[in-house]
Amino acid sequence: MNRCLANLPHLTILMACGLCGFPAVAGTQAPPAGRRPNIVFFFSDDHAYQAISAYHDPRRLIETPHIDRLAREGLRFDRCIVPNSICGPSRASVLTGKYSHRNGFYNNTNSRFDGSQTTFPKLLRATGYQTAIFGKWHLVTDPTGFDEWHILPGQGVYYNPPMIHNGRPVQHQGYVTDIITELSLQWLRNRDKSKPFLLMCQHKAPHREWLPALRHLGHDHDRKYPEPPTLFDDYSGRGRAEHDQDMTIAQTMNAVDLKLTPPRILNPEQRRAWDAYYEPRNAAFRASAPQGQDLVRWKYQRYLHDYLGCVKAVDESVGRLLKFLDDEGLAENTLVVYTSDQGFYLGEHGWFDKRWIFEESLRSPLLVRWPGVIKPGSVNPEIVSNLDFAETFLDVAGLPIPTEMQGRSLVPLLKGQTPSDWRKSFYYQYFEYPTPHHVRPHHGVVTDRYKLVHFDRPDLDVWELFDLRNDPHELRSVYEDPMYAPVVTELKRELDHLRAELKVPAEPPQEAYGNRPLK
Ligand code: SGN
Ligand code: CA
Repeated sequence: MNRCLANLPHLTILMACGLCGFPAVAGTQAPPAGRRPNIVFFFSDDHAYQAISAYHDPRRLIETPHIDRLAREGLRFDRCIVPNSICGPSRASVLTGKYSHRNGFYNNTNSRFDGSQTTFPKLLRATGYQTAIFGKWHLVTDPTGFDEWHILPGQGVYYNPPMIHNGRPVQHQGYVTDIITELSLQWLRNRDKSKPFLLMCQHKAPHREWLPALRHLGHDHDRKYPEPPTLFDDYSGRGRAEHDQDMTIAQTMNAVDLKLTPPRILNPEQRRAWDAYYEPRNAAFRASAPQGQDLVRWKYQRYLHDYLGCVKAVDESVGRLLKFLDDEGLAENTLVVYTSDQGFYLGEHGWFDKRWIFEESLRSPLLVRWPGVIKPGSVNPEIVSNLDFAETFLDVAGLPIPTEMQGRSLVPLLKGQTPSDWRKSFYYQYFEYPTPHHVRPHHGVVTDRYKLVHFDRPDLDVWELFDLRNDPHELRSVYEDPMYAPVVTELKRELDHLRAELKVPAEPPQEAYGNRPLK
């Protein structure tokens, strides 16, 4: 039934899908009079907004001049939040415009993407777009809806990665971010110039275990990174979920993460360059043998060097593709998006990884450039989501938006005209448990000021409420504070309302959590 949306030409979509029960509605855009805009979608993996200089991180961890160019020439969204802060589910939401409970992809453990679903690349392709995806896919089943796909199997590796090109295995040599960039450029060069295009350039970086390109080892000249104020969080003021997770820099980060053991995927020449950087520093570390908080501090510094080193190559990738668009005269008619599959902890609360409803994991970076439409240097504070991307891209192409999609086109916001009925609250739900990282399943509602969250499985029944205005680092649940009782009542009502509207089942299927049934 969904397939008819993807396969029929534009003009028959409304009628055909109206007939079979999946109607589409017109977007906010009239079909473009001239050439339909191209779309370049940069999607990195675990790239925290704290590690993009356009976000004015008070810690100023890194300069990202090329990514920043999108903010300077376009729009920076300051509250792009994800429905389920983990890789596969986030990718499934981007493609379908739906929550995990509607697209069936809940976790990275046992979910498989149903590629027969309606996705925005399929709809664009059916109406004449050339579509391609390069890099991380991570949805288990083969991509559908692309003229060309060249993906990493699973998480992929950083050096000399095996990849899969339209179903055939290929072995590459070199650094993964550069390879994905090169494949993207090659495809752009060889494309059919008579058609508009959708390019999804999906980096593996800066995912764990954070292996930078050899040219970026020492990129920071051994600078000392400022520590987040919550590096030594003891989780007091919050419940059991926050206490017994397994994602701390102190306990969970291992020797491979910390480059105390070299990666096995390097060839001998790569290994020499690797050792030349890490060995003397590791020797100094072993000699000084820091303990306790000093050891955590050392780990944090090593983590930031490696993570930010990965970001350098991603930023260069953006620079190379933007230059290509400039050189080819394509920049004017191309929508460029930079985002990541979720946020990430860079030591806040003592953590790395993501998954939580809390701000650093909930929020993705989102920068959009669309010359002639977006006023350069704009900033938008509204709650937007990667659930909105599919609808936005269809709208940009002048296509109708299937009503089954659960987000909303961002085109009016890109034009600087936020609709008065734009969302004021957002539903969040995380499932995967217990591995990896032992983050308890939870769901909740997010507004500009509050977060109400319920940890409900397998052995918890804990509500927490955070007031971001008074507690921006989310250190103290005020759920039990009588002063907040009216807020709790109101947010519980809103949570029920959102769950009904989004058709959230009372009980998720057991497999939503992973392989172990939860009670
Ligand atoms: C791997 C990582 C985890 C990470 C998940 C999911 N461990 O399991 O730290 O949370 O991927 O990441 S590792 O030792 O293999 O690096 S996600 O980006 O795919 O959601
Ligand atoms: Ca990710």
